[in-house]
Amino acid sequence: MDLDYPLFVRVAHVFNILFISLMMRSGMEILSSFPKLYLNDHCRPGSEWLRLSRKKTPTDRPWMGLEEEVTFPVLVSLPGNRELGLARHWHFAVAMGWMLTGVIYVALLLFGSQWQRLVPTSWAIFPQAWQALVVYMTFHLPPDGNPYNALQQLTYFAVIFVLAPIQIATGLAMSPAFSGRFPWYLRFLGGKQVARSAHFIGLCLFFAFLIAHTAMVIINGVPKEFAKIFLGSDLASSSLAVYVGLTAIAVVLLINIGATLVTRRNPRQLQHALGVLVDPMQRALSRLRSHQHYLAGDITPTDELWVNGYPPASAEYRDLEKTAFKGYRLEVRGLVDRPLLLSLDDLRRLDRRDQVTKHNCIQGWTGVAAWGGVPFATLLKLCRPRANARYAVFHAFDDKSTSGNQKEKEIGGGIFYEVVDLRLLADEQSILAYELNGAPLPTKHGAPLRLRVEVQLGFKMVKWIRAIEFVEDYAAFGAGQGGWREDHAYYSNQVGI
Ligand SMILES: Nc1nc2c(c(=O)[nH]1)N[C@H]1C(S)=C(S)[C@@H](COP(=O)(O)O)O[C@H]1N2
Ligand SMILES: [Mo]
Repeated sequence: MDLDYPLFVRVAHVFNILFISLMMRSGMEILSSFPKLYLNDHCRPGSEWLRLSRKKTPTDRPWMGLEEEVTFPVLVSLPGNRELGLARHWHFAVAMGWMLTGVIYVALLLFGSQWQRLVPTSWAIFPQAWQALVVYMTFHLPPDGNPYNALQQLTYFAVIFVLAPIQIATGLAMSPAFSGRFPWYLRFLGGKQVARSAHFIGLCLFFAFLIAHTAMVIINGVPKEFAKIFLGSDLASSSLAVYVGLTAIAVVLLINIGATLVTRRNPRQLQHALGVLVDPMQRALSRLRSHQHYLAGDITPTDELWVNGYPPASAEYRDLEKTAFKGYRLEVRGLVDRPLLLSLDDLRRLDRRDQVTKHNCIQGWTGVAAWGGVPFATLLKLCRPRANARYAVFHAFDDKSTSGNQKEKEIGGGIFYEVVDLRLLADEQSILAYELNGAPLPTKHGAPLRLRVEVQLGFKMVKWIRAIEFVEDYAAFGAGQGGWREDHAYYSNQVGI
């Protein structure tokens, strides 16, 4: 067998180092927004199996998901300053590049003869790998294989053909659009939190591999190993190999530093630039229709559901709340043939839909609840949007300048709103909910009315809805990005994953 390493293997290897470093760092920043891991999809308080923060949940005041956020050191997180939205842009854009590289690499591997160096063809590999491990444990090196020893071959095979696919499969499971359309997939994997935990364990295994792999290169001798890794053969010039290798490593480091700086200095431009790559994938996923029908036994008790967003602080809202929302009127306006003003009783008299669905916050926490309310399609029939209406703007009662947590006040303040594409609202599981788990919607979950659009992440599901405005374009609202969290936290306005 040809022992040299063809160019595609060497190039894929360098891209892999770059992509994995960016994915690990952005992934850690995503984790830092909710640094707790669970095995149950209720994310029942106190039931986490891993907690990477020292925060204690206070008992004397309300507490929400966003307050769990911590800062990880920039060395291990991209961009390193609590920017979940931007970290997600990086993570998904790079994941696409990484998967593309992987597909090309595996295709070239399988169609050529190179697969022979990786794919074990005999069960004898297991005892041989064990023998190699025993030798390593006595701080000796087993004899060179052809080209790998059995343990090496088995490890590489497992990383490429087991670990990498597991990361992709568990990553996909975290998409509300995908798991909303194919709930069996999530059930098969054991739930979103099991998938999220496995995704993190996968990261740890990748990291362990990286450390061991690098250590082996050093132990075996950098010049000889670099000659193979970067020039394709240990017969190549080792001084040239060290030069090329160090240059490649420097480029990977510089790209990481550059990515960090650019993201911190030009967050809006970065949101848009990476959005060009990521948004089409998000849009494609969002086109799926939600088919969730969880059972009564899956429901998270109301008092154990996580919360994001504190109730409106205005006197107007407080007064409405005191009178059980007797004076509440939902305003439907904009590009419609029939503007509407609907009381809660009016809404209750319309068609009703009940559904048990999983809520997926962008931070990673979940909960399952029974929602009852008006199908959005019913509202569409009543108000009759004009042909040019493309989006619905949901205006809320809460003003982040007064009701927001400290960070929300700092990053923007202002009335909360979100824009949702009418195509998503045509989904039969898109509803205006006035009931949660069989009771009127509690204040903290959005009384009197909140949106459920089950193929998106949680922040799109506006609570405390005051008005729904049909528009052709959303550039004129807020900072023009399609919602309060898009404007102020650089989230994408396409959130199927
Ligand atoms: N008006 C309003 N709606 C909102 C928010 C908010 O801050 N204000 N937060 C969003 C976020 S980030 C999430 S995850 C969900 C949380 O819903 P819950 O508090 O009922 O669990 O509400 C969404 N709707
Ligand atoms: Mo959220």
